[in-house]
Amino acid sequence: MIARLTDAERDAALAELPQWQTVDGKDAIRRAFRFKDFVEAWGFMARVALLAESQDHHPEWSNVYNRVEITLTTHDCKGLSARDVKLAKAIDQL
Ligand code: HBI
Repeated sequence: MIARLTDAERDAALAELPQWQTVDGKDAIRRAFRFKDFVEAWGFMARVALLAESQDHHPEWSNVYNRVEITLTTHDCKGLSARDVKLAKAIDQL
């Protein structure tokens, strides 16, 4: 079973993910993306989907035309884990 991050681990991870925000009322992180148009947004989502599948860790997300919002949390431990940090860093590098 994957473990939730401790408070110290959470703080350290967030310091390395300045573009991600914490989420009110949920142990999760969120980042909003904006693209030129729907095709660009969808292409990004396709790449994130492949990353997610390769890591067996999947985002909660939404898309409205050129905007994509991604929330990362780990359902298996009902909170933020190292898996979210790993996926967030990989997404940041796309
Ligand atoms: N994705 N965000 C998220 N959280 C999980 O706990 C999770 C997942 N993808 C696959 C997965 N867990 C598997 O380990 C199984 O629980 C399906």
